[in-house]
Amino acid sequence: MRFLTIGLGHCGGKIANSFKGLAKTRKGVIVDVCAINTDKADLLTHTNIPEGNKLCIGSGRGAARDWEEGRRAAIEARGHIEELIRRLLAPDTDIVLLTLGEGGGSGSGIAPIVAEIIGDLGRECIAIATLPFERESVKTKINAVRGLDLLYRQEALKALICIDNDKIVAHYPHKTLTEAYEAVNRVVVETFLDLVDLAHMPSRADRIDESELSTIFRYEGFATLSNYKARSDEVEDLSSTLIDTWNSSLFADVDTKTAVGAIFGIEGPSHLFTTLQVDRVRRCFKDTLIGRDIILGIYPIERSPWVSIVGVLVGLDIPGKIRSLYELARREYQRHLEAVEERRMRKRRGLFEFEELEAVEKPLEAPRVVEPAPTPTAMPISEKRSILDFVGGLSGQSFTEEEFKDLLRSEFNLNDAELERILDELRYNGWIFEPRRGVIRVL
Ligand SMILES: Nc1nc2c(ncn2[C@@H]2O[C@H](COP(=O)(O)OP(=O)(O)OP(=O)(O)O)[C@@H](O)[C@H]2O)c(=O)[nH]1
Ligand SMILES: [Mg+2]
Repeated sequence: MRFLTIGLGHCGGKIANSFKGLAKTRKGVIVDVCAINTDKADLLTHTNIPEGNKLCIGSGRGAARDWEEGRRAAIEARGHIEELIRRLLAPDTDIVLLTLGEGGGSGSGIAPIVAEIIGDLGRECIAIATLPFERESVKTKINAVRGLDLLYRQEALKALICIDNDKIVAHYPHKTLTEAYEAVNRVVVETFLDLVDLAHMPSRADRIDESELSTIFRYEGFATLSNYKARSDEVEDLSSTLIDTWNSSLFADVDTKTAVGAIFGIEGPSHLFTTLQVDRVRRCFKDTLIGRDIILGIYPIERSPWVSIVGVLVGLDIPGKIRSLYELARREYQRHLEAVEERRMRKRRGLFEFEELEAVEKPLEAPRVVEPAPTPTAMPISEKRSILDFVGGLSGQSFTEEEFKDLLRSEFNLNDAELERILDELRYNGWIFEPRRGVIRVL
């Protein structure tokens, strides 16, 4: 199977670089690879990507975390990008894969233009994009939602696979960020390559072929991958194990019921694949997915100590994480603008009210600094303190979001808007942490 992997921006370049490196050890996979970035120094770090396949656009010094800057650079360099892609596209390229981190200026801004160029060349593409951490800046969130929206609308873009960076904290709490990024990028690439391996593995039962694999990615919408491995003596019922494989990964949580298609390969000891077990797995797919394009590969291996399940769900509805990213971006941006405006007004008023000073009989007395009036939305310190004390008393406990809100409501008589604002503050100041959507852990 042949890929053209195009790494965009810093994160995208790293994932593409690791895709090329890890694919070297896999049989039957050819990876053509290139990287496009506005940051010249960054491109030098991708050692698995040939120098001639690296394209620096724009200033050469990065896109300053501004998606419009990245987009502008890509539009100006459109001809060069097209030339590079045209050169690397082979007649037998099965999948064109864009990789990027949504949130910076380069990846977010360049990707939609690259997808458009691929469409102009008469081809389709899929993308793997990371979603930023909730605690990253408001600019990052704006870049991400703008970039995602523009990419998603591109006709040439089919499956869009999202990695949820917020899950990194729960998966790798003690690694450094660099190590954790490397680990995530590796897991994502390996999951993808494991999926491709299904098309090269022999099977005496039902197997998956290359064309099935490349066509499944043609379904439009979001897609997610899963990769699950367990000791075979721990697996009794394949269909219930299958359900567990979703939403325990690093990919953004999705509503699996909205999938229109799926490919799954199950490898394990031969005795596990009785007709009854396989029938249950098929029924489980039929009952769960909205669509019916389901391909199941069965790979029995005599006395295998492991059961491994690799698969992809496609045509999924927008992940909840992206909706909440948009809501957060909107609210934070509003607050940011208000703060900027407030500073501007204060600067106009000057530092001190000298009229008061002039009115004072003893001119040598120090000027009185006028305390800034509390902003209308600020909560009295005393109340804030008691909320913090209360939340501090819950340290170490986990709640559903609703339970947590009910607790705060019952203690402090808050309306919904106040409650949302307090939750935001608690998140931002590190009092609470959400290991999964809808679950709150008090730190
Ligand atoms: N999973 C993962 N996420 C990453 C990695 N590096 C960066 N990110 C995420 O990707 C987002 C975009 O960052 P970059 O790729 O550095 O940004 P860029 O596209 O180069 O854009 P500019 O630097 O603004 O020109 C960040 O906000 C992080 O959330 C990585 O190696 N792995
Ligand atoms: Mg960069």
